[in-house]
Amino acid sequence: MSIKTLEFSLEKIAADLVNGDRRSLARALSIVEDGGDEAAWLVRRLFPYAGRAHLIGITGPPGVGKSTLVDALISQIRSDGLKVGVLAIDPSSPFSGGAILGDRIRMQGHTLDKNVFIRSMANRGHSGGTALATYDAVRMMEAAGNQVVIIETVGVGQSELAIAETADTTVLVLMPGSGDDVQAIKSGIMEIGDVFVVNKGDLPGANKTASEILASLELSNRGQAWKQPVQVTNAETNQNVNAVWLSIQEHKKYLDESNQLTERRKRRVESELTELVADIARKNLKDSLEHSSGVQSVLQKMLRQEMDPHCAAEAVMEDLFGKSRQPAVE
Ligand SMILES: Nc1nc2c(ncn2[C@@H]2O[C@H](COP(=O)(O)OP(=O)(O)OP(=O)(O)O)[C@@H](O)[C@H]2O)c(=O)[nH]1
Ligand SMILES: [Mg+2]
Repeated sequence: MSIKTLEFSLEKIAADLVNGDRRSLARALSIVEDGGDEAAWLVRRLFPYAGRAHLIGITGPPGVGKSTLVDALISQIRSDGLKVGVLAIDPSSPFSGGAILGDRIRMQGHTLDKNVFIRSMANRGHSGGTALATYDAVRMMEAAGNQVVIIETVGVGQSELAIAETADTTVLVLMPGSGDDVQAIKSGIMEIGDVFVVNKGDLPGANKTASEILASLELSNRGQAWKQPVQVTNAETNQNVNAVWLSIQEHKKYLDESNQLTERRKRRVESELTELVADIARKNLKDSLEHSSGVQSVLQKMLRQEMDPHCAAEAVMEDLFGKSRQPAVE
């Protein structure tokens, strides 16, 4: 396909997406998932429409009921008349994988609602990994007019945590009785939660787990303006899910009224830029290892024990970035 034809078809996808066409949104999400030039083109074209939604991260250990809770939250969000997009990030399994199929079935209650768009994402081809693809996917969701975007991640890997952490509001979902969870909480992931949910409230020990969480939050959070609420829910029967939605909205209000929203978005752009630059550097380096005579000579010196790895790295940095360095601001 010629560049002109390609731009024409991407332009059509972009224009239709902004007008609310769901198939174009689905196409755009696949394109940003794959990364590359087409993704960059779409992101550049739709960038003016991005940055408007309330980004909600839902994370927590496997199987605690995150998807079930998201499904129940969608009903709350829709009853407030808001348009909502959901990205269920699955770092390991492909699109047709079992877990994804499970999510599809679970969220089927909303398939007829034109104001709900649910998409499972895996790290298909984007060399920058799931996090970078997710940021761009959120932009597509925003350009399509979604006022709320929910990102469900399983809170295991570093990049999934990073995604959740850079949402505007992060909901950490746990379930009763697992002392392990409270251990995990103590060892750091606690800090990422703005709203806590103890789901499976129908199982024994839910209130005990909730009070343990509250107790440790009180210890660690003295003096902070936002007091993280802990809600006990039964996502399967919708019990207390409205309280979770209220807590999420209160947190949004808190962010708007303090300067915290800007702070969070600043962290998000910082980590996105870091990952993008690292991604480009990695690609350049791979290229240079094969083609650059400067890098070849550094490699030879290393082989001959004439140059130690640290000096070699410095020299390669100079070769990669030093000569072609552009001013950051024109
Ligand atoms: N008893 C009980 N079971 C629940 C509740 N919420 C969800 N479940 C069940 O818990 C299981 C896991 O639910 P999911 O919603 O898939 O959990 P998840 O956290 O999204 O799972 P992963 O995405 O695989 O990490 C399913 O069998 C649900 O039916 C609840 O409130 N009570
Ligand atoms: Mg799930």
